[in-house]
Amino acid sequence: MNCTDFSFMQGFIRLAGDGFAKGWHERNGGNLSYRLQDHEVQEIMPFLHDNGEDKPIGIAVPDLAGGFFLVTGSGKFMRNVPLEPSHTIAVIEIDSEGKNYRIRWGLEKGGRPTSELPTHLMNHEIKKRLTNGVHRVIYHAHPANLIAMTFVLPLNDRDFTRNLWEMATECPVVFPEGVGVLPWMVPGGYDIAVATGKLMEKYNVVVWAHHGLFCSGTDFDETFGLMDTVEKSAEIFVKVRSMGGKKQTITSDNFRDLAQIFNVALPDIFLD
Ligand code: 2HA
Ligand code: ZN
Repeated sequence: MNCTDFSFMQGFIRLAGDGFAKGWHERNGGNLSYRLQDHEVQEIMPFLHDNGEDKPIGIAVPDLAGGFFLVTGSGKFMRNVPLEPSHTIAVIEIDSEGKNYRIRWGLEKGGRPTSELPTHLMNHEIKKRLTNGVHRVIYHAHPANLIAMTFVLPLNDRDFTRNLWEMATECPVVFPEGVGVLPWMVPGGYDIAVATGKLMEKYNVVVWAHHGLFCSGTDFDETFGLMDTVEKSAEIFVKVRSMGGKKQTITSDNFRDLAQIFNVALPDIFLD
């Protein structure tokens, strides 16, 4: 048995390959992280080493102290994850204060976790609290149509939520809470982590203008599916704009009918 044979490893690796196939991960674009369950930590224990050093995360995540995460490596290509998982991804352990991490498996030819580790861990900490531990996956990608939208729409939650909802009937059911939008910010650091975290308190989808998208979910299927749904809707938006814009659309009353039948709460601020 290999460390990569465990089902959570397989799910992670499959998502990386699927994301690349979708065209969301040019070069080293995008990153992925997964918060391991206790029984998964026990299962992989025989495969872990303890010769890594403690390195600062750059933020404090005390509620994740002692936790284990599977993460993509900084500068590694999603395209290569299915071919060389032990060189492109890593299992890290968070220290007892939630300030440092240590590599326990993977990145065998060297490297460090994703440059977006502060945002990933801050989002994990928030979602762990808000979902009672149900959310375990944080996924960042660079889907082209969604990024294109950030050059033409006002950069606010309402314009993005409403337009994405209108472009595909399933959207308000898949992300009824809407999407959050951040203006352009320097990636990889503390400020963008805090700003993303604030929006993750309300949403499972956060748009980074002129850059990409962050999604949070319970498992790989759901989180990949969320990214896919948002980007599909963005693609329809781009096509509709390219054909001269909307001539008709799904109305606020249509959304209210949908919400009732599908038993989802759509915030009033996103309806007329
Ligand atoms: O991993 O996508 O945001 C490269 C990035 C940084
Ligand atoms: Zn990015």
